[in-house]
Amino acid sequence: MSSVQPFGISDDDRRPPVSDLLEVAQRGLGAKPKRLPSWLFYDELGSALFERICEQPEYYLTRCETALMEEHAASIADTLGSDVRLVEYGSGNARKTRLLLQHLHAPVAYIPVEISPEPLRQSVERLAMEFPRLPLQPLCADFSKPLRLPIPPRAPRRTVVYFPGSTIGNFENREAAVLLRKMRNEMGDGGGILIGVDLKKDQAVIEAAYNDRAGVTADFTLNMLARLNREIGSNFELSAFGHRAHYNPMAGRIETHIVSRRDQQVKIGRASVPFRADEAIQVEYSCKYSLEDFAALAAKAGLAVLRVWTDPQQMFSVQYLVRASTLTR
Ligand code: AVJ
Repeated sequence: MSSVQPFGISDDDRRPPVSDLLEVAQRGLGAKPKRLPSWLFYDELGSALFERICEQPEYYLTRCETALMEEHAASIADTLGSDVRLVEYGSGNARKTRLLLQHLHAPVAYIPVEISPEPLRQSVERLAMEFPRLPLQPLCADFSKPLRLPIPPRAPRRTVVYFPGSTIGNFENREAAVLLRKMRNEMGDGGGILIGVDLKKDQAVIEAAYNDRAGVTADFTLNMLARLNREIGSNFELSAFGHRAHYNPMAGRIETHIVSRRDQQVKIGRASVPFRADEAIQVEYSCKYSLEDFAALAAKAGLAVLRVWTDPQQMFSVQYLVRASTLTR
């Protein structure tokens, strides 16, 4: 069947061209206060640095979520039911996905959605060897935009969007609701969302996770400037900037900034952008939720929390959301 392409990546042609990078940088650094979008972290080096963050002792998120998946994969698979079409947003290294795929009952297809084609191709190649009977339908696209999902090889009982890693935390409340609402549309009436959500906890524990002693997170943060130097020819002097991540308890989020160590000028295309000493570029929010906070966010998007899997210390949670209307009907 032509719609099932084990190694063919369907390309969503509505993806924005990468050449807009200069414009993104100019707009963000012209704003007050200065800001740059967190997706800029993830070029090849940035993605590798993020993998190393996940191995740092302070970064509890990945370890907790993987442990939850190891312990509960069977019960999660039972909750999702048989003949699921699994759509993963931002498929990364797919370690947690494997645990899920191993337990799913007669999955119809797995659709990893990833903006960078090379990592997508590599992960699909490996999955094809490990799951030879599972139809793989990779989609190269920006998951924050409406997706054109490939035609499934047979009729699924339901479409489940998998969004692990607490990536939802990178979106402010309003945008998070918009993204969940978009998933709700894509999964259809009987569908669901399986989502990893980091939980509120002791401030020192959260701050340590974003300020690891080995300095990998600082390298990850500053790679954003290195990437701009590589790709748009800006001249950020990396030693003249620093990484800062603080927990804002009122907003319930880590706020990461790149801070200028001194007065300086940086060339961005033809423009020269001034920085004062201690001036900050806002680069990332990582929102933390209580179970109640997240249920309220889900409700804003017309979703209800059907199940929550969490550890005894409530460090992290994996949650299954369905359309709110399907519960009351
Ligand atoms: C991949 C978005 C979940 O916010 O914890 C890790 C990214 N930034 N350390 C997070 C990140 C700094 C991470 N997410």
